[in-house]
Amino acid sequence: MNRRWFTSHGSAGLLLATVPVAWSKAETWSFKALGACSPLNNAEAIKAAGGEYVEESVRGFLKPSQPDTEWQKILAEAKACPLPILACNNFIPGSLKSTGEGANHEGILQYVETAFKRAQQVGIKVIVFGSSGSRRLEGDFPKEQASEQFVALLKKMGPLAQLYGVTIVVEPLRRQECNFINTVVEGAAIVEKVNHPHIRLLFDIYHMLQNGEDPNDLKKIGPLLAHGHIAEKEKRSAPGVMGDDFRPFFAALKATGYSGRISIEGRWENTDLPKAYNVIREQAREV
Ligand code: LER
Ligand code: MN
Repeated sequence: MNRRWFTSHGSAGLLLATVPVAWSKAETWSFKALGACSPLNNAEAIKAAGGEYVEESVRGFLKPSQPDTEWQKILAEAKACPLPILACNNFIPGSLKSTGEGANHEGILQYVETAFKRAQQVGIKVIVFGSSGSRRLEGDFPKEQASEQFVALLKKMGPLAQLYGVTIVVEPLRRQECNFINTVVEGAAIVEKVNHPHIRLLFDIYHMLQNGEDPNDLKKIGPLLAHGHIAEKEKRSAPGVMGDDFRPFFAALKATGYSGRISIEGRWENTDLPKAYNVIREQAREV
């Protein structure tokens, strides 16, 4: 600080001079943690690149349809993983329908209870309910009826998830992938109807970009958000490959007070990850 300026402004000047520094620190926003959707045998590379957790797969890792003997072997591998496994996607198979004439909620609830028990043993906090095969509408089955079925299923799933300490996040999917729950606003309406603290919402910025959703929609539904996915719009590449600007999404998340995690999900190589994490951290700092 300039000495002449200090002597003329005294201690009040000193106080004022320190305010902007404290203010800018308080304003810096970031995600709680950055991860990647990947098999756990890739955790070392994710960690070396600056990732903080792995998002595994319910069907490929927790394997609810496989017996406990099989699971015990997987659990031993998971305990040796150099990063925590905090989330899982790829939840319910298409053979277990959550909507339509062939909906099998009993079968789903049995399957998810095994998944939740195993998730708890690993320390998984979040399970992503995209599962387009399970929830997609067949023929001309009415959307309103499907919504009622889906809400009823989630109302039963919420207390089970709570019992095992996991949160289910409903994932809106781009229209090319699913014909039911495409936008974050549609997802929020479902989650609000369920009204259970362990049934929350996911934002996947790739799906939002593909759908042409307004990043500011995140501000309308912010308190429901509990997890995020990210990839670039055109080829679902990792941030930094094509140079997509995610700041409008990050600014909306910051405005809504989002304080959760985000996982890179899509088509990436390990060599893309160091730049991807830098890009996410830098763009988050800039909003
Ligand atoms: C799952 O999280 C997802 O985003 C889908 O597109 C399946 O890849
Ligand atoms: Mn996703």
